[in-house]
Amino acid sequence: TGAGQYGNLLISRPGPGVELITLNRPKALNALNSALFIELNEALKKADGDANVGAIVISGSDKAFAAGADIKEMRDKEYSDVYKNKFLENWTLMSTIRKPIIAAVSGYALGGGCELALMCDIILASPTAVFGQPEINLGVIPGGGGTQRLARIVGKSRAMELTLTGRNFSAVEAERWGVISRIIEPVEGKQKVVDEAIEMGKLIASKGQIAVQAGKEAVNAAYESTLAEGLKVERRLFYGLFATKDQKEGMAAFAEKRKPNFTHQ
Ligand code: CO8
Repeated sequence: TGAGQYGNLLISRPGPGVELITLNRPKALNALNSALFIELNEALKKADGDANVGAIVISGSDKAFAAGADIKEMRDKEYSDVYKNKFLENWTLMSTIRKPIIAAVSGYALGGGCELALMCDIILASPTAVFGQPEINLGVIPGGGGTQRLARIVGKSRAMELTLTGRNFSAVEAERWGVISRIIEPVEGKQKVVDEAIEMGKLIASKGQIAVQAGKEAVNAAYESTLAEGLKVERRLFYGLFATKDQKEGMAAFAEKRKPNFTHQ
């Protein structure tokens, strides 16, 4: 499964079709330095190209999903460095991954950590999760999509408040505002959010994978186009699925009152 090949990540296959990527820079609360992000991109590309993977889960530790971009790495950078070297270019690969990515967030998800969660397709959180865009306290603003994605999800007033005050927001607020799908309560003092994300990943991986990826593409179109354009994208993808074996199998199985056996073709 590639376990042990990365310095800042742990990779495992905790259930059929699920790739678990655990951010593993515990001493820096999983601060996202370039090395970590290059590895994360590598791991995501690998999982995306692996026919045995149907869903990807990204998690951190109980204390921190990720406490932001690495401030110590950024502090001495000049405009000419970040511009010429396309500093945040690494962060855009994630949005090209076709398989669904579930974020399992416990503890701090701040700055780039919050933005990393927002780049995922589904977010589940522990009650301990602390989200926020504190960049304003460092004399900068979010640069990994925080202002854009938050504005689309939580609306202008809240996005402004969060960006301009830098205040954190809780798992309860995140759930109320629709930033996350839901809060996963711990059992006997142990956080269960990663287990729940794995279960969700297994469920998604059990579906026809062409339909799953088409579903992701269609929902994403809602964020990147007008309603009319998005509806066209959805309909084209829907039509296209009638060219797949999984559609024949799924509908035959329903009519024959049996479970479908999807072959992802
Ligand atoms: N960068 C570098 N190191 C960090 C970071 C970080 N973001 N966060 C924590 N660390 C380090 C600390 O420096 C400390 O290291 P050391 O032991 O060597 O002193 C270690 O992690 C443990 O941290 P603390 O001792 O501070 O732990 P506490 O439990 O006291 O506090 C906090 C936890 C509240 C999370 C605190 O660490 C904190 O405020 N961290 C910074 C949060 C922040 O400002 N994040 C935003 C960073 S800017 C950003 O993300 C810009 C995004 C730009 C776009 C990126 C593309 C997506």
